[in-house]
Amino acid sequence: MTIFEKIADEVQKGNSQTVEELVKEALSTEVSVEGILNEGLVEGMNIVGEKFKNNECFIPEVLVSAKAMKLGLEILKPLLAETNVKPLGRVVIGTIQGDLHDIGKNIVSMLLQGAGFEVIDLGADVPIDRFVESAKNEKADLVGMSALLITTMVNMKEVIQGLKEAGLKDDVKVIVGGAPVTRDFAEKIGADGYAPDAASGVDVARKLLNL
Ligand code: B1M
Repeated sequence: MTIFEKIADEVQKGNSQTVEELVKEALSTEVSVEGILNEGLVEGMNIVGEKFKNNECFIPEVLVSAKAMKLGLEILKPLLAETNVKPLGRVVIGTIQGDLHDIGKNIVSMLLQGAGFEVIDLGADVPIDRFVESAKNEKADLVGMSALLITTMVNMKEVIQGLKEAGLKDDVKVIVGGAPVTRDFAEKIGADGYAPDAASGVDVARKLLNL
């Protein structure tokens, strides 16, 4: 079993302490931080997601795994965010109103920071008005929204409408993502960009700001 597989396995089991130890062990070797993230932590959580979907595990187990994954992410955070360059742009990001899922959003946030963006992370269950106010107050170049629920993704449209009404839409680009969000949906609600995963989220952010 590779170190990535071990990390994925321990995330599934929800063994926070072992995940922490394995991530630190992996970092002390030559393996890449992205590998630890994608092939270890994210892979483990994806398997938990599949099991959850198939009723092979339930919310308490998912939470324990999510906690283990978050602990691993915390260790990687400074490394993913390490940068000495001037910010490429300011990004206000959050999970949309009504939605508490923040793992994917946190990864996007970290990778954006890692790529050199200044990120203002509003957290999860962010009210529509708060996105608009923050975009204005923080003089954001980009607003990023994440949704994991079919019932909450519709709120993204309200934020875009709010940005338009506040006269901000011409200056602020909007990027959306999250498991149920599709390119087609993004286009329909008037988002400027869509990304299926965190890494392409960074590419889309760069593209939207002509970087
Ligand atoms: Co929930 N949950 N959950 N959950 N949960 C899902 C999303 C679900 C698909 C599970 C299922 O039934 N199969 C389902 C949604 C169904 C639907 O609407 N389509 C679901 C449900 C129903 C619920 C509850 C309603 C359950 C209940 O209470 N009955 C409830 C809702 C609570 C709420 O939000 N109001 C709920 C609760 C929870 C927990 C709290 C237990 C926990 C969240 C913990 C947390 O986030 N702090 C949880 C979890 C962990 C999941 C699953 C298992 C995993 C989600 C996750 O973290 N994936 C999920 C099942 C699944 O996805 N297979 C599920 C890993 C993460 C890295 O992926 O977030 O997709 P993801 O992010 C990716 C990309 O989507 C993309 O990049 C990321 C990395 O590559 N991306 C972006 C994400 N945001 C982006 C933004 C961008 C660009 C890319 O630009 C800005």
